Parts: sequence; structure tokens; C-alpha cells
Amino acid sequence: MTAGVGSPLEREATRVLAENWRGLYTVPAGGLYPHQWSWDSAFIAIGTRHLSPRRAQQEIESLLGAQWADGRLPQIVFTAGRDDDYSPGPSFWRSERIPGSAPVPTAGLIQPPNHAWAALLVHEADPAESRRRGFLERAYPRLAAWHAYLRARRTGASGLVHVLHPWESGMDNSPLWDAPLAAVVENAGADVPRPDLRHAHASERPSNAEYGRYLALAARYRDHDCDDTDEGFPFRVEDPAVSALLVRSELALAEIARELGAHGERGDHEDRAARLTASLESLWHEALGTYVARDLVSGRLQPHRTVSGLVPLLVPGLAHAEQLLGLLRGERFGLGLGRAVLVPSADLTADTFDVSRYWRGPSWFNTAWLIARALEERGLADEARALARDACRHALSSDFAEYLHPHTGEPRGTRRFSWTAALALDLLRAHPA
Ligand code: 2M8
Repeated sequence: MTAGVGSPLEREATRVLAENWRGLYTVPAGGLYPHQWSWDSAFIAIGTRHLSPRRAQQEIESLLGAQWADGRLPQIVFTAGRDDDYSPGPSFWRSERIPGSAPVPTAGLIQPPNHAWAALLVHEADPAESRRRGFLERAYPRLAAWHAYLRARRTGASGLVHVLHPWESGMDNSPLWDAPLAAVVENAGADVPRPDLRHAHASERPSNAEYGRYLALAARYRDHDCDDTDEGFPFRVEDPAVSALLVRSELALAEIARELGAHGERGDHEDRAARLTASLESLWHEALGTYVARDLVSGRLQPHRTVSGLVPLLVPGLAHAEQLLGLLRGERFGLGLGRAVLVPSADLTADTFDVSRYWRGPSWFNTAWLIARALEERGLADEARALARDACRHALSSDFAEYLHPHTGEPRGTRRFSWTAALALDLLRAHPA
């Protein structure tokens, strides 16, 4: 990889990404997250494409190499020899005994589908190198199979994809999961290992009660061979950010199909994106003025304003974009008002709001990147630039924190976190100072 030249941000971000690179992929953070995570790798590739398009391709290819026979891309691909550092690890999942699992040890769950979008952005960073290596030719069938898995195994009557675990949303302890998770019975008396607390303060991580339920759900999914046929599975939710990212990735597959001359497939991807966009409207909560999650077990929309509900701003032709922009700029998320840093993960005024606890309030860099991108694409260049520059500034001053106190910008969670470095680099390239 070429050395980071130029600004301190560029140099330091390059260093973080080099520290966390493991030869074929990048771990999110050396201590807390010592394996490859699915949507992290996609975000990381979006940044590393500026340093080494080839390494960004490898990041995505290594994840695609862990695809299961049914098309799923696993939440985690485990690094050999690091079973004690993270729970649940490879000895919990024992994926090798599940028919059709990957050739390497992985988790059985999934994460949000941002991969095809990332693959397209990586290609665009250096189309000649991408064509020379046949990057898209090799990636496209696997990405298409991933989306086919989501359609075949994870799509219900609404036409939207559902997730079966808070971890699958990527926003693990979001208030959106409070009610659906309360209905899950934790394994009574079971030990809840928390190696994560060696690397981050307990007040900044999900609680033990949440972890008990996370493990109970994961164990049930594993014990059913992760085959998605467990009809009484107690957690099944539709999430606006997951759906919005799938729309973007379907549109990216359409572009990739065009690049590869697969014109029939291109139209199919566009049609699917249009249908998903229409289905997303079933998550609109009129009284709250935002998109929310639907609990498919109770059938209820979950009445919480979170950053997940703002992510649909990325969807072209979204019906309620103006209302969402109003919410983003109002007192609950505070964009441009000087009272919040970046975009808080949850409504600043809500009873559930917590300045430190993970996805219940702190500001994250991946969601800031998504919203900055949406603002830019919607022609709101000044707001996009202001958000991008704030993200770059805070990335460097927080030593690339995992997340930030949403009022003060103080670092929270782990430091030298890969997607913070990668996405700050991408924002810096898009909005040079
Ligand atoms: C967090 O989730 C993991 C489980 O996947 C955890 O808390 O142990 C989330 O922030 C998730 O979005 C992220 O992909 C992962 C690794 O950075 O950490």
C-alpha cells in the first residue's frame, strides 16, 4: 500500500489501516474485534480504495471467499487462533459441521448488505486495474448470489428483508430492538462471557441482560443449522437502514451488470430496487415523521426515531425525503444546530437516549458517512461538506474512536477503529479542505 501522504489525517488514517490489516483483510480493531466483520470490510474497502485499489479489492474478495453455499455472506469470518478474544467465537458457531457453510470458520448470522455498493466504488477508484484483475467479473456472481439469499430466505410478505438478530442490523442495542428483544427468553443461568469489556468500558457496551438474549438467539439459530426454517424463531424484524442499503446495492449491481455487458440482469436489479423502494414505505411512521423498524413477531412498528430511520435518505426517489431532512435538522438530531456532533445514533430528546451506550445515542462515523453522501447526492453540498469536515476533524482528534459522545465529541468505545479511519479518508477525498 502506498504510504499516506499529505495531511495528518491522511497519514494517521493510513497507519491505522496498516496496523489492522491482516494480509487479506482488515480487522475492525486489533483488541475488541480481532476477526473480519462483513459490513465493516465493505466500509473499509471504500476508504482503502484511495490508498491501494488492489488491497480494497482483496478486502472484498476475502469476504466473498467466505460465502456459504446458500449465498449468505457471514457476519464474521474468524481469524485462526483468536478464539478466546471475542465471544461468540469459532468454537461457539462450529460452522464447519453445518452443511453448506464456508470453507473457513465463520459466524452463521449476516450483516447489512452494503457490499455491492462498496464493490462498485472500489471498481470506480481504478477501473483499469479492476478490469485487468477481472474484479467485477469474479465478484458479481457472488454478490448476486448474496442478494438472492436475502430474497429467498429473508424476505417476507412486505417485500422487505428481515434480520433475525440485533447483530444482523449492525446497530446492536438500538432502542428499535428493545421490545422485540424483551420477548426473547435468555438462557437462564447460562454464563455470559464478556471479553469485550477488556477493551471498552461496560457503560459504553450493551448490558449483560442484552448479551444474555443475544447469545440465546445466536445459539438457537446455530442449533437449527442456521437454515432459516425455524418458524417460531423469536426475533424477526425489518429495519429501514438494512432495506435502504439493499436498494443502494441493487442499484450498484445494475451498474456492475452494465459494466459487464449483462443488460438483462441490469434491468432485473433496477426493478428490484424500485420494488424495495416502494416496500420501504410500509416502514414510514406518520406520527413520528421517520422510518422505523417492524417487529414481525408482534406485527408492530417500533416507535423510535433512530439514525437507522434516516438512512433511507440514500434512496433515490424516496417519498418522505423532505420530512426526514426536517427531522435531521431539528432538535432531535441537531444537524447544523451546533448542539450535536455528527449525527447521533438516536433521538437526543428520547427517554431511551444515552450519551455513551453504543447505538443508543453516540455518534458513529459510518452513519455520518452515509448521511453526508445522501446530502451530497441530494444537492445539499454545504451541509454535506460541513458534516464531512466535522467527521474528518473528530476522526483525528479522537484517535479514530469507534464512536463519540454526541454532545462533546469525546471518544467512546475502542480507538484506532478501521471504518472510522477508512471513511474519514473517503470524506477527505470527497471534500478536500
Ligand atoms: C459491533 O457489533 C459486534 C457484533 O457484530 C459486537 O458488538 O461485538 C457493531 O457496531 C457492528 O455494527 C460492527 O460491525 C461490529 C464490528 O465493528 O461491532
